Amino acid sequence: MTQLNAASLGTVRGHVITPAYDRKSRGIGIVHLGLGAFHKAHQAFYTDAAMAADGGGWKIIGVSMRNEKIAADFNAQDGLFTLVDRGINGATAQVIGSIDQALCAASQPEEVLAALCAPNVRVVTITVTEKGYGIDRTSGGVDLQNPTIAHDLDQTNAPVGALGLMVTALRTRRANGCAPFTVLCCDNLPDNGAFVRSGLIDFAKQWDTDLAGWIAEHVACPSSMVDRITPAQTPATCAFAQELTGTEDILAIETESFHQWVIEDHFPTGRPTWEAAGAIFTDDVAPFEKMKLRLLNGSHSLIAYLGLLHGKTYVRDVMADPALVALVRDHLKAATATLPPMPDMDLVQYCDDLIERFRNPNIAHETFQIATDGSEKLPQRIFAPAVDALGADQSLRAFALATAAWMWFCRSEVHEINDPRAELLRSAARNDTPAQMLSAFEAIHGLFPE
Ligand code: CS2
Repeated sequence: MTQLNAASLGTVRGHVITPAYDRKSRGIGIVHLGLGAFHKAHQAFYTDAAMAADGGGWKIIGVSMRNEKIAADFNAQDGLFTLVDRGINGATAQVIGSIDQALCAASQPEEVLAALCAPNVRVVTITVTEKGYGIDRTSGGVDLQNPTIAHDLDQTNAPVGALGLMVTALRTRRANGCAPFTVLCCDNLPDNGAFVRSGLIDFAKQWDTDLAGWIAEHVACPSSMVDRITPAQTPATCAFAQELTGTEDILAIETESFHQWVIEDHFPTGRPTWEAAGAIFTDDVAPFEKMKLRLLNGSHSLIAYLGLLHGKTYVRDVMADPALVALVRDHLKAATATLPPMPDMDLVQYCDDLIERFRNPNIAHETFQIATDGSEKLPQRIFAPAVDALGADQSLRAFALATAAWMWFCRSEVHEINDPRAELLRSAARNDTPAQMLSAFEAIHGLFPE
């Protein structure tokens, strides 16, 4: 079987969508940090549509933060990969051409810095997950105990983390008289533009207050809300993609049909026309972000922990159990009551659509995958709406259930805990009494709100 690459692109089956533009003639305009499944199904997909719709040079250099193999696999396929859209009623395959080449930050910091310093790179998009920034959520500044931050502050020429790479590159751009790039955080964090901005400024401050001031004045960090349910790749993903395209693809990924991107329109040096794939540009992303974090992600976390406690492997298995679905609906109702008014959004419909998305029988989304990094996710998904509910004298029951399910998961001997604070969580959860358990959780820095 032929492997997918630029030379074999013409041989993929006729019904497969392929890049509708000449890839060779398009320049590079974006560096993306965090070359995972979500980036492939979301920003790479939107950028592919943008380049098909107009003449811009917005190809992406994809940077895997640690995984050399992913970068090598991308380069072996000339950046091409198959995106399989698995709707409720069928599947379509599309070859995405927006990624030009890939690098690995851990082993190629100089090449990544060179890419970030190129004047034609005008936007840096990021999906490094909640924990990937090394920012202390309580202060908004860098966490000096974080090993990547400590390493990057020390090794001023060979950074490996997202903040270190960007600040080092911005320092060079400033010295070269080159305009800064716009930084677009695409992780599921509240006010994610302001979040990354305060991390960049505080990182720079550790070296040079002038540089920090220049970043504060000149670097745009628009906020954005991203959404598309995308499970991790499995061998079944590649086999299914091969069936559809007639080509071997080690980078294939499956995703749902639904996708949403709401972006604050602040790009001083330009941006792709992501509207081509339906992106919404607005002045205020906050209500959309809150809606998505509290409704989709909040109930996702509930589904993950309840599901694992009930032996359910996939989200769709949880959604096949009426008793659990009733709890998900209760959660959605309680979380909706904490949202600000959204005159143009039908939140009841949004919740009904979420139930259908979670039920999608063609998406095998593991509860264990979503259960990862609970201590990084629950503050914005569960605790923040709980605080608002408390302030508005609303019931806390739904949020208490989600918190309890997570604590029970942390206590379980059956499941591995993938979380930067796994040890602390496990020892807090294994206390004898609920009161001891609670005070041990409360003692974990920055986890529970005051
Ligand atoms: C999920 C998200 O893994 C998780 O924590 O809740 O990745 C979710 O699938 C995406 O945010 C959907 O847009």
